[in-house]
Amino acid sequence: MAYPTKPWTETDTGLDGFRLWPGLLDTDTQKALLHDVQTRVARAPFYQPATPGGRPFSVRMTNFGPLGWVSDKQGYRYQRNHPVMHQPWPDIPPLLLDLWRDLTGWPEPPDACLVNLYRDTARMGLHQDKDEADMGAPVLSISLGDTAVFRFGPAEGGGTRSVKLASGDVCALTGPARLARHGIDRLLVGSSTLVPQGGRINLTLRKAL
Ligand code: MD6
Ligand code: FE
Repeated sequence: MAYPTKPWTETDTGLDGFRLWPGLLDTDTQKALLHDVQTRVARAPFYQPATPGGRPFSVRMTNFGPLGWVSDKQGYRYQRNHPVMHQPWPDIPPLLLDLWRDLTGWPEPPDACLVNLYRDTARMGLHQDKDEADMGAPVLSISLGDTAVFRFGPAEGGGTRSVKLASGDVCALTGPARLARHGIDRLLVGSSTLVPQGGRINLTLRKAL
């Protein structure tokens, strides 16, 4: 499948290394990617993880690829099996591997793709992605469905700003922004009809090991 059919325009986010390509994936590509997600979610359903402290996440999660990010009372980690199905995660959709190669130029493919499902009032608190062995590798993020308010700021100190992530937008935390603090404040519920029953799906590609 060819992608994208829109120009590869990158916008300035004001944070060096936080790269944003608004509307990179056109509607047909978003639908194809959603289909790739749905066929895999049938085998690896979304589940509700909890923090190491026992607080349930409002976001539902699953993973694709050799490794998946999980959180439970034992802590945050990457593991090879779905924590409920006890089966290996489905493969990463080839379209996402192509996107990673073309946008990041990183010499190795990602080995983990975390899939987040937000509905209604689901949100994600400010955090840093630092459970990966090599934090030099970028994290690439693809958004589908309802627009979200994404908050971000430098790794330490400094204020945060927010940007809207709409369906088909792609962003990356690279280089000096790899350890930026970021989170999802809220969804603009009903802003997209892409995801059945509404909501937002976010896919983040990483090099975990
Ligand atoms: C989300 N994204 O968009 C959550 N992490 O739902 C992330 O946590 C994230 O977008 C690392 C790099 C890019 C991201
Ligand atoms: Fe993150």
